[in-house]
Amino acid sequence: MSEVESYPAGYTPPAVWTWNKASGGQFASINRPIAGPTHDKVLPVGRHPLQLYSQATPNGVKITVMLEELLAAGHRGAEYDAWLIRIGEGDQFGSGFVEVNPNSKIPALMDRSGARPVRVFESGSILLYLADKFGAFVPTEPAARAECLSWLFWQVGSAPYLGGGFGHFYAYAPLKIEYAIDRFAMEVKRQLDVLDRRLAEAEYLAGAHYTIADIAVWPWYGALVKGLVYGAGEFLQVGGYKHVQRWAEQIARRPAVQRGRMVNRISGEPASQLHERHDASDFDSRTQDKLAPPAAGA
Ligand SMILES: N[C@@H](CCC(=O)N[C@@H](CS)C(=O)NCC(=O)O)C(=O)O
Repeated sequence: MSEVESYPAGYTPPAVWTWNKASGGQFASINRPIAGPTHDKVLPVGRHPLQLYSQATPNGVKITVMLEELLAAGHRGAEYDAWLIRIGEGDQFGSGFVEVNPNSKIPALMDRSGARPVRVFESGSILLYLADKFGAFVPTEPAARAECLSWLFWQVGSAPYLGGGFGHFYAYAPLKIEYAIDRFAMEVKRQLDVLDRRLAEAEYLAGAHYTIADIAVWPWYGALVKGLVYGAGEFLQVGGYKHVQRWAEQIARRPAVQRGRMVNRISGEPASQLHERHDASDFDSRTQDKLAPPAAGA
């Protein structure tokens, strides 16, 4: 029986769900209904204060862009080692990784600059931790900070509808379900309209300044309006979101963004991939523009 045939129309849920290991679809091999490690693996530790364990998916790119922005702004304490976690091969289930992120998803950060290492997981939390630590890319004035954090948390709450909802059913699921694609296409277009209206009235999401809100939203919705994720540009008619387009291009031109996108990248032009980053000079031989899109994760 093919993967698609194993999902007949008119499904009635049984009383108790059971794990159908042959469910198919992209990422089926790494999806499990249980947490915790699958194997023992100690994580490597480099010489810098910050140790990042990640892959260049949109969630991973948020953090490498932030670190490159901090370094570009002169925060030398933001020097970092970026280690590659190949999520397609299950590295996120190694025991060392699970100690840094019990949720087994990239990105995960270990800050070793203090007396005791501090673990930070969830990309939004990592962005806020770094912004507070260095006093950068987040406003301090309460109203401006609230606006910034509102957009940051908007991203954290909204992107699962784009990735886990729309992207999954449009691009990855082993069968096309009109109801599911319809529901999530509608929501993603609504989200794009939310952003478009905001970016019509403000240069950046939090107002006049580039902040962690832009750094969080850009790898997802910036790539989406450029037609770079899920091959869905035409389907969603992304060209119509003019203000998001303007903002996406503006951010793409930032040198730190171009560097950040290359780190832990394992797809696209070989010259645009920097599998691991341990020193600023690691970028020297690489191409920092015209990058292919980041691959969206599971
Ligand atoms: N809410 C999390 C989501 C992280 C996430 O979904 N990471 C994906 C890659 S983009 C991942 O590690 N997938 C591997 C898996 O699900 O096993 C965050 O923002 O950090």
